[in-house]
Amino acid sequence: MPVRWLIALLFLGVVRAQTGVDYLVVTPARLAPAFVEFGRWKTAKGLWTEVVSVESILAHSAGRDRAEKVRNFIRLCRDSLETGWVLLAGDTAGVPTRMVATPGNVTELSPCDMYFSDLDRDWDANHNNIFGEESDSVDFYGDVFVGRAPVTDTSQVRAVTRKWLEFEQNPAPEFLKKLIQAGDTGNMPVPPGWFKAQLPDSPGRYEFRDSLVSGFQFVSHIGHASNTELLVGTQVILNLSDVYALTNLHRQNVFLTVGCEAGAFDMACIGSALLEHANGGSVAVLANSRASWVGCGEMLSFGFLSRFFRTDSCREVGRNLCRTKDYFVSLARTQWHWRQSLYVWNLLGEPDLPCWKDTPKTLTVTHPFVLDTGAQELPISVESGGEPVRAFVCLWKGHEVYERRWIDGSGTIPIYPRTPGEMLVTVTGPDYRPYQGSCGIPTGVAEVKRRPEPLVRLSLVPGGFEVATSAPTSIEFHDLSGRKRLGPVSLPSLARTEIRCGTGVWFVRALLGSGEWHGKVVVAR
Ligand SMILES: [Ca+2]
Ligand SMILES: [Ca+2]
Repeated sequence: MPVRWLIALLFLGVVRAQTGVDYLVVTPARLAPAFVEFGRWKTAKGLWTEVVSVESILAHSAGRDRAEKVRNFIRLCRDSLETGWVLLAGDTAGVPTRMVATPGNVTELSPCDMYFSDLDRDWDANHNNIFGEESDSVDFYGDVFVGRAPVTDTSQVRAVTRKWLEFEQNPAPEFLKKLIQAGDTGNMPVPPGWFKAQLPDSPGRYEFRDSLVSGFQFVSHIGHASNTELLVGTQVILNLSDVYALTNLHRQNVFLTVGCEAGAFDMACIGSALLEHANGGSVAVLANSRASWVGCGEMLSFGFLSRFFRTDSCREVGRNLCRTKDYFVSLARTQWHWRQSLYVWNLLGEPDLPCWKDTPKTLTVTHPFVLDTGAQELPISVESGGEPVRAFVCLWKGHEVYERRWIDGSGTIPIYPRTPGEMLVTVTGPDYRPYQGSCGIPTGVAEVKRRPEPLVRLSLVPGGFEVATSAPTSIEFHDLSGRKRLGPVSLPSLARTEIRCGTGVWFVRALLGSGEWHGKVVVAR
């Protein structure tokens, strides 16, 4: 890793001990505070989230222009911090996009956020500063899941984040198992128990608007469009003023359209309006930023929905979009109209938003509500309707405790809270409303000496980091180049050892009896 990158990373304050940064929110500094609550939710459920300002990236990241600087930063985070999710939280003036070559049209370029998802090479292999040409060796396979919220002010941030949180945490149940199709949509099969509506061939504007207000989780539009109108045949079914009149506040949808320019997020467009409208509209919009190609767009839209219905591995809109495009990579590499169609179909929304396959059920979670400090195991059980549930548990207390894992009905999770305070307990599972609870760690409790399992914890201290162990351990640590910088050093049980190492990324290896433990720590100035 070049030194300048390391310095940039450290300067940005992306500092995480033990684990990396799962989810990046890239946003103008003036909007960053408005994303804090959203970031806290994502971290609480198990995706450690950092909100990073565009200004700091542009000031410290290398690249030939703004878009390349942001992409290089995302790539650095993917490589060194295992980042998998990116929300580009701003309009194109605030958070750059990449304008890519439009096949068959030498004068027009198309906004393309897929540039921030496929991180291989530089998308300009022939070095002419025109990106995404046939001769530019684009890989096309997505490496991180990306979405954009083209927000311009904090009121829009509040509107979209409130919509996302409600949809993920507590949606109205009655509208979820519903799909409405507008236009020549083919015969999309839906699972048993789902309701599928088809808009007539010659619908009126108000008919479609009323349908959206009544509530459908998925809306699929196949037809022409401009940035301000959607059509079926030659009939307008939705325009911008219709969007602003939507009142489906608690029945938000995931809106797919193949119409050209409906998702032109570098200008006023239907897609942005649906996402940002505070009293209704959509939680996610999949739409074209410029002209798409008849046939390709339909297959992408069909592929997205059928992948969601057929599999259990693509519930999140960003993951589904990425996998749907991956399926067509061989076509995109050889056929220009496929390349164009992949470039322009972008996600307006947050990539980790999970869609619902069934009516939400409630989790019953049992765990202690009061803990001592010290190394211990937290027993936890999860059931619904009296049956054990496989669920994802995340325990979070500042930088002291961050433990995440799937459990099958019940289990114990090793933790090492060192100070009094509150530890959040969040439990999620597909088609369950998340459980959000906590454990209190009162003041005045002596540190417990229970040692159920050897534990190693890394935490940051000024000028270095601290290694804490719950059992006799031998540790060593290495720098980025793999050079050993210390050790092996033997530590007794419950030892805390400060390592003064200076800024950098350090890899720690601990020998625990016959086992090994590996960790990573990023130390900033
Ligand atoms: Ca080029
Ligand atoms: Ca790739």
